[in-house]
Amino acid sequence: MDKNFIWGAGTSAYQIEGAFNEDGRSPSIWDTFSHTPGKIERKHTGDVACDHYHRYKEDVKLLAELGVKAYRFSISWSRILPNGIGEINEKGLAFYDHLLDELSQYHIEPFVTLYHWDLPQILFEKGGWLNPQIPSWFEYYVDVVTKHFGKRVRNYITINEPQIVVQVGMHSLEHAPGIIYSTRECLQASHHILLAHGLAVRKIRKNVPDALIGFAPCSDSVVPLHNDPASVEEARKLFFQLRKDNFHVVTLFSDPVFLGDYPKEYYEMYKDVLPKMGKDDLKIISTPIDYCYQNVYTGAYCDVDASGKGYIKDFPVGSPQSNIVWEDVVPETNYWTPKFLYERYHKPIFIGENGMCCHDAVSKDGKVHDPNRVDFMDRYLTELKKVQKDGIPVVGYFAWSLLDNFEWAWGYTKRFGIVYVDFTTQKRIQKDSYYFYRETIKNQGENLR
Ligand code: PNW
Repeated sequence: MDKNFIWGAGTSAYQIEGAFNEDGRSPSIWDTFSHTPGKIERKHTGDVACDHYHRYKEDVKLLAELGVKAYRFSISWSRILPNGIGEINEKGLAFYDHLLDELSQYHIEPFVTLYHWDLPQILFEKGGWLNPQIPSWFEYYVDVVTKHFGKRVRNYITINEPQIVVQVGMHSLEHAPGIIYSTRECLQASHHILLAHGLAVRKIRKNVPDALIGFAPCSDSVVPLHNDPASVEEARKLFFQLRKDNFHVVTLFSDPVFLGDYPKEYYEMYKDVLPKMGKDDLKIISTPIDYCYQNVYTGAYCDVDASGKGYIKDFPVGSPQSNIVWEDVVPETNYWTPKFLYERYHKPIFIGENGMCCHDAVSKDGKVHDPNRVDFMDRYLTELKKVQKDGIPVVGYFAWSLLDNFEWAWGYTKRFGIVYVDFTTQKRIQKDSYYFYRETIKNQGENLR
């Protein structure tokens, strides 16, 4: 990897902080959801999570020993503004101040995600992402946070995975708030999310003139099974294609942000259910940003039939899988996803999240051996190195995740960490993948081949 490459690791507030009712924090939709029987595997909640709120010093030390230059974490909106808007909770800000102090001691650059799914419950009760006022509520929250941090934080990520917020939170029962909304409502919520993003970008620019800003979508990536021009073209087409009632598609959010408009087919496909839009909305939404962050986990292989048409090929029986249903191991996604995105949006790329869910346990020797995750990181990072060599400006990578944590609807039953967490004792144990990543960072990816 080139010498300025930014090696990082990531987490999010609800998944690690715990201290759910301490120091003035109000509930978010994830508190309500996880306290509702039947929603989360084994009745797990984020009440304690990794107890990071009290153990952040130990966790920052783990980052420092890992050798990362960057730490991506998110801010809990309801810690800062218990009423969603209005009165500021100084104790909430103080927690993040202490975290920033700790990071700066080790020269680790903070990359702050402003929204990682934990909407204040009180705002949900006012309609949440469906209320036309929510873009300005978010703008207010972002104003408070960015003014407060000032020069101490330069890198911001506005919203994490708008796709999952809508598809899994508002179009399925799986994530909070867990209500199935109509297509019209989902499109309206998506539009409000985009507008919230755009207003946030403008606020950040005003408060922190030299800020570097991105947002972190996810996508259903498609990669060509064979590297010939026809297959590549078909994969690209399938990757960017809108599919009706599917809010996972990357272009649904990234086209308005980077290209200033929804894809052409959008207006035809959804002509009866289009969201209400103000006349300047798209201009606000496409306020220029600096980076395209992309969370990359898996992908689908595309093959080409006899007539030259692309189709999604089933995975061969027995192909490598992670320990979570949606994550097949597809290392080439770390090559083609940044390449396709750069060619369409012309923005430098960060891999905002990448990692593997494994069935980890402490061995008799007291260590946590995770050969599948080591192999995953090796293969995925090798593909990333390849795409960088081919001229695509991939500027950084965030391993997901620093810690095993509250994996949303799966509770603590699914582990993505490169550090193992014993959720009874809160003991942290570095896994083999942590040491592999540390080695890779130390030699700047020389070992990747
Ligand atoms: C991301 N999918 O979620 C989130 O940003 C993290 O908070 C989460 O822990 C991590 O990935 C692992 O799940 C995703 O269905 C959820 O493709 C679902 C999908 C992808 C990412």
